[in-house]
Amino acid sequence: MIKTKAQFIKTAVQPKDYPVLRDESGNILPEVAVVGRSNVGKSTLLNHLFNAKNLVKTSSTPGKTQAVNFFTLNDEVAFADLPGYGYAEVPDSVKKQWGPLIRTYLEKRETLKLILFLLDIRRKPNEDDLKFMEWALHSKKAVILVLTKVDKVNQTEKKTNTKQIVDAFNLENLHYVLYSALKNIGNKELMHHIQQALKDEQEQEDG
Ligand SMILES: Nc1nc2c(ncn2[C@@H]2O[C@H](COP(=O)(O)OP(=O)(O)O)[C@@H](O)[C@H]2O)c(=O)[nH]1
Ligand SMILES: [Mg+2]
Repeated sequence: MIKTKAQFIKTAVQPKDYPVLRDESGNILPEVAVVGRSNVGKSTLLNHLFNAKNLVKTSSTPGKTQAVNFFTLNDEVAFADLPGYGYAEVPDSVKKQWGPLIRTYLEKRETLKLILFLLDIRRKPNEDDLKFMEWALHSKKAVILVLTKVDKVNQTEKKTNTKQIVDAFNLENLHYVLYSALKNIGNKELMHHIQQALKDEQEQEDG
């Protein structure tokens, strides 16, 4: 097994500040974005994938300027931690930044190949979630749903909730993974999905 090496690269708001990330041979790294409501477990999942304790700051205070945080894993894949949405207590001025920031990222980031869309398995998708999915589909990027915190539900809930969430998007061929960073569930499966999706993308590009 290769030891994982994850690195924080930078924080950016505007596309001109997004980093250009390359591997040793000079090829541009494919990027995976992590998105979802505040508190859904984005930072925790990234730390879990990176095998790092606190590279990605968890439970950051709401209300701060929203930005995209860029990371690399093993100098092979880039990850973007997108700002969360849905904090009730966030000032409107901050809430308003979220839409343009995410949409700009989706539209401008050509190296973006895959979106990990996180949803808490205990919650039905809300309007913001459905809106985000629309943008993601519009951007024609691959999406994997990651249903987080599955350690919080029993077997029956796991089944019914998964169905409810997937059905809410009303899409064919929606890939999903059940995940728990706490109980180490879904990590391997998700990594496998990520690698497969990036491979598919690469093959499409190569024609
Ligand atoms: N039970 C449980 N709690 C989790 C899991 N993942 C994250 N959390 C908790 O959910 C809260 C929010 O996590 P965080 O990663 O900061 O969410 P973010 O706002 O989406 O980045 C924290 O208290 C985490 O400890 C999980 O798999 N299981
Ligand atoms: Mg976070």
